[in-house]
Amino acid sequence: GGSGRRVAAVGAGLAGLGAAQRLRGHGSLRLLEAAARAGGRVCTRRFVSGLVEMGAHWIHGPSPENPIFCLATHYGLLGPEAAREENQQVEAGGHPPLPSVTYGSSGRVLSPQVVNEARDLFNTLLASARAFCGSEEPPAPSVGQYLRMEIARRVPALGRGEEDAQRLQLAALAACLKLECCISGTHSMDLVALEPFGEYVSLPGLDCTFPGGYSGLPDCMLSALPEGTVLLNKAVRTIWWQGSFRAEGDEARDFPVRVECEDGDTFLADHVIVTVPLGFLKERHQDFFQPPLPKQKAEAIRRLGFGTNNKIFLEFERPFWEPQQQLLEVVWENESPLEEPSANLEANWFKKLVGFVVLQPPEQHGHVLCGFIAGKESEYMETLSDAEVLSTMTCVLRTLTGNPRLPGPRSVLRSRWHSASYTRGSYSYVAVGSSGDDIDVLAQPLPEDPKDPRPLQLLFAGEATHRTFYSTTHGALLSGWREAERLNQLFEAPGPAPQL
Ligand code: 6YU
Repeated sequence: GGSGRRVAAVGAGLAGLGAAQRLRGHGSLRLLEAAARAGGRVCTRRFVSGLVEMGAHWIHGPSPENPIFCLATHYGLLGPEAAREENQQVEAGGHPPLPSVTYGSSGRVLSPQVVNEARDLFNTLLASARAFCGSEEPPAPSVGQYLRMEIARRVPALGRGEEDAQRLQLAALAACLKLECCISGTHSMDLVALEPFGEYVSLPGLDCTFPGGYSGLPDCMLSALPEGTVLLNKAVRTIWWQGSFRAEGDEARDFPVRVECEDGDTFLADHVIVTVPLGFLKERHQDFFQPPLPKQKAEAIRRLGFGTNNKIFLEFERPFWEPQQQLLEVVWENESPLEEPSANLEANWFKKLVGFVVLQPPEQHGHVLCGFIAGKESEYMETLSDAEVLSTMTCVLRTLTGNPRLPGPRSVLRSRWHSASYTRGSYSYVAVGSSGDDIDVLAQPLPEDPKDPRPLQLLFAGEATHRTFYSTTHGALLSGWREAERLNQLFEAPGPAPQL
């Protein structure tokens, strides 16, 4: 059996917490977390009078197949709406359609028909992009190139051939592309591989939120673990594996793995479950693992995509939007998906912002908008001060509403996922030049040789290791469960007892 086996896990996000929850029959488990809190990219904060999500926002596809939904229900963290059976069956492929208004950069509200026409076309093209899964010869390397190719073919028919209407359709399509960048967590859809795009699986159910904050979930998971399992403020510097390490004062046993922390603490282990984000691995894997990872693994880390998606929360004294509006969208009327976007980040970063969700209900939140922005523009935004973001947002909103005296927001709060040293971005995507196989390679435990006398020294979990649910909280949780189960099977396998 596995009693006496020492296990360490790195990272107390949903993958790490999930692994800790499911691991059985080990001698001891330590979950080492760099931050001062658990939850990782699930991060609820106070802002004004309510709660805001700096990271994960929705349960994507809340239905019985979704383990995040099940766990949240079990802990009583969801509202009555999400629990309704009908809600779980809707095949929405994402968000419930919210009552919305679209502002154009000429300072007018755009007609819903115009916007819907562009959105319907975009969604049709996106659905067809997903259908190239498994195709030998996809028509383009990237989702972006494919979409632009299809849009270009349809230009003559756009806006029924009328020039102004056509231009507006193209501008609205450019806005759709930016939204897609936020969803995929990438700078440009030109970076997202076309063939594997359809491998991502959407679960049924209308996306829902946590009334008491998403962080309630990792908090509950943490409380259910034995006291002392999770060590916070414990950043791991290096994982030494394929070694022979002995504890001082206990020469009887040696361990293949030694986990060395930034503060000098070390932990000896038989197995380590690594759940650090792909962004961290991209930057640090060469010295994080000693010896370095095998070439195939290092290549998968390099090839897979990891981009940035940030949120900008703005609080207003009074709403400038109508009370029923829940989504404020933005269209820059002179843009087109067929033209290169501006590379001048300083002058144009704010044009990447796709729009704002109105936080509900205002009695709880105050008048707060949540803006979404992805890519290099989002990374640039992280380098600005709050005052700079606030003044730029004021200018943008004055332009969009056509009201040069519109009072600016009173306060601002932003996520900065690219600057976060233990994350380095938002979430993963399958980039041009990689495929779903790279995700599986990333998830493969080490050493590679299945007959190695000291198997499963390094195990890999985290959202980026889930082939069909990458970029989600349920993907992260399932990957943690998967690696715990791998160890459980080793511990429970019949055979010679491990030498103690
Ligand atoms: C979801 C959503 N959502 C918005 C934004 C972000 C993400 N996601 P963690 O990072 O949590 O844990 C690792 C820990 O390791 C961490 O605590 C570190 O501090 C620690 N660590 C690192 N290095 C260390 C070291 N050296 N030593 C010790 N500790 C160390 N997901 O389901 N719904 O609405 C959103 C969103 C702004 C940033 C999201 C959402 C993604 C999830 O947040 C994320 O996957 C998991 O929380 C990750 O958990 P983890 O444990 O793996 O890592 C076709 C196609 C399309 C594909 N995409 C479509 C789906 C759309 C995805 N949507 C996202 C949208 C939003 C708004």
